[in-house]
Amino acid sequence: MINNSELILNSDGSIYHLNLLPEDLADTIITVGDPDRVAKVSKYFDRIELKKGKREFITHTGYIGTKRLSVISTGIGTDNIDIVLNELDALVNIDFQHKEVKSELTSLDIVRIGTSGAVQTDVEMGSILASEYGVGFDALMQFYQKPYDEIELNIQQALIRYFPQLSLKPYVAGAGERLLDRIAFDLPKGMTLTAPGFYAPQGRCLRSDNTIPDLIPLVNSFKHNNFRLTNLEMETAGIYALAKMFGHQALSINAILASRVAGEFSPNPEAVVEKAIQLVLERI
Ligand code: R1P
Repeated sequence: MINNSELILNSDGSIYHLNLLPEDLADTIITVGDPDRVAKVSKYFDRIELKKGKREFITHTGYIGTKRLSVISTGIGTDNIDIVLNELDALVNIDFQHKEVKSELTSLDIVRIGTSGAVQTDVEMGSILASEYGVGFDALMQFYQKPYDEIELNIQQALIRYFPQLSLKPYVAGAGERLLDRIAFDLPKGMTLTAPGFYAPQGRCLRSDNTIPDLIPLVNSFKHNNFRLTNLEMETAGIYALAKMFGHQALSINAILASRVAGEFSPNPEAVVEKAIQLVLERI
């Protein structure tokens, strides 16, 4: 039995942060960073069944045709992804009454629709890129073990050699193959660097003293076999790594709002995000 300080339930039986009951969640989930983006996705639902939330974690569950979907905001960063992925998994794979792991496990489909900056000149501002791999420069996976395949291990070793400045070991996790084939078959694909912050951890400097001032050119030049880093954001690697550990399928779809190599930001970011939302909803 899982004790009450590990599986924390609210007085109505919902899970602590997401504030959801098991029946509130669909097996197909869209995650977005910005709580305001939840309604921008659910406005395309034929019917909204429920709206719930707590803190930055807003959920709308509903239907497109006969397909039941939940869209959930995660807020920013892999520390939030830790909460969201654990609680999503608990909602389907833990029996809340007996506080025990179910004997039959459910695998969720989790699609991130997020914003991102490109670090390669051929990844254009305004384009939509699917993350084939996520690379985490954050600390989340210091605390979990996920299965590694050979490609992930080789990329990780190459990153460790290439970035001796980092005291934490970068981690690598691939997208869910089934979702990649279904949703991203014709999209440009890349390897997404998940940073533990927005400014210095993504090579930005307003007035800070950065330890890696040339982070963007370094990230731009990394190569391992056919793999290169294509874009920066703050959740993908955490979602991929925890999804893999729990046995869920995950895919990250990036609306490219900035070119970090050209030093430019999209004049119409909302339109790029809208394009990503429509693309995912047509294919999910
Ligand atoms: C930073 O502005 C945020 O935008 C990106 C980053 O991953 C980070 O969460 O994604 P979202 O637009 O989905 O939040």
